Amino acid sequence: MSLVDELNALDSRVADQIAGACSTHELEAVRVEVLGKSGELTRHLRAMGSIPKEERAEVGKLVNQIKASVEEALDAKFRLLKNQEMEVLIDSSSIDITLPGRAQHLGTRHLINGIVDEISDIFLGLGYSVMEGPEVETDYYNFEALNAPADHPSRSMQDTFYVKDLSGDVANVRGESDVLLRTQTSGVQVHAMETQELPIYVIAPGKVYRRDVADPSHLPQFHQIEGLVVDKGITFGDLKGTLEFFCKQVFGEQRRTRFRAHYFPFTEPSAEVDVSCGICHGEGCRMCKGTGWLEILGCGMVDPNVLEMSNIDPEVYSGFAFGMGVERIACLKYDVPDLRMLLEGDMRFLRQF
Ligand code: 2U9
Repeated sequence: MSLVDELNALDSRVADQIAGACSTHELEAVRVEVLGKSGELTRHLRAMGSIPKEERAEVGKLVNQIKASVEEALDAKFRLLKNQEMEVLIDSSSIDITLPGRAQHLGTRHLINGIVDEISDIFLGLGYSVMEGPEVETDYYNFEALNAPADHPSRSMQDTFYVKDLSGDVANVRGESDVLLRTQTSGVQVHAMETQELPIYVIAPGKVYRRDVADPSHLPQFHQIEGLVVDKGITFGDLKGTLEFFCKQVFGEQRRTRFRAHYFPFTEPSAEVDVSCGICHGEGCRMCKGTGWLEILGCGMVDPNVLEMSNIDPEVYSGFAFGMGVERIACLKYDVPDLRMLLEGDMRFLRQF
C-alpha cells in the first residue's frame, strides 16, 4: 500500500472511531491515539523529512488536510457528547438545580473604623472638622511644638520608633533621629494651628505607634482621636460641657462622668475623664478593678507656650484639647477584655459587631 493510500485509510478509520465514540472520555482516547505526542498522524507529520522530495508536497498537503478534518470532527463530536452528558447529569437528579445558591459573606467595616466614624460624626455634629496628617513626623511636630521636655520619657529610644533621617542628619546627642513614627496625632493639630485661620475646631483621627509589647492593654500600633479647639474666650467649662456630651453620646445617657486632675506637658490644667462602670454601675467589679470608674480620655486647656510656638497670641486666644485611644474605647463600649482580640481577625468575634 502506498503512503497516500495508507493515509486515506487512516482518515476513514478515524472518522469511524469518532462517529462511534459514546462519551467524551472515549473521544479523548481517540484524540490521543491520532493527534497525541506519539499519535499516528503526529508520527506522519514528524516523518515528512524522510519522504522522497517529489512525493513530499502531495503527502504533506494530505496529512495537513486529514489533521484539519480530524480536529474539526473531534470538536463537533465533543460538543455533542458534552451536551448529552450534562443532560443526563441534570436528569438523573444528581444536581438539584432548584437549590438556592451558596450565600456569599460580604465584608463589613471593622469595629475600629466603625468607632472612628461614630466619634467623628459626634464632633462633626458640633461643627468640628476632621483633619488627617502624616504618620511619619518630625521631632518638632510630635514633641517640641507640644512642649514635651527634652528629657521626657516618651522621647526616648525605648518608647518611640525613630526612622533614619534621609537628609543625612542621622541623630541628635541622645542618638535619636529627627524623624519618627508619630506617638500621638497631636502634630496634626500643630499643622492646623500653623495653616488654618482661627478659630479652630478640629478632630484628628489616625494611627499612632509606640514601642510597647502587645498585651491586654497595650498595642505597638493603635488608633487615636484627638481634638483641638482654639477660639476667643474658651474656658474649662467649655471643655467639660463638650466632653460630658461626648461621653453620653458614646456610652449612653445613664452613665456618669468625672474629671480627675492630671499632668500633660501640652495642657495646663490637665485632667483625665472617667465614665461610671457599665457593668457594676459604680459598685466595683473586675472590669473597673473595683473602682466603679473606667478611664476613657485625657484633656486640658492648651498650654500658652504651645499656642505661642504656633504664633497664636495666648492673651487673645485660649483653647482646649483632648485625646483618646480608639481601641480602648471600643473595648470599654463592648466589654472586650483584651485589646489584641480586635486585631486577630477571628470572624466569630468580628461578626458580633
Ligand atoms: C495640641 C495641643 C494639645 C492632646 C491631648 C491627651 C490629653 C491624652 C492620651 C489618651 C490616651 C493619649 O492614646 S492615649 O494614650 N491623650 O490624654 N491628648 S490632651 O493635646 C493636644 C494636642 C494638640 C496642639
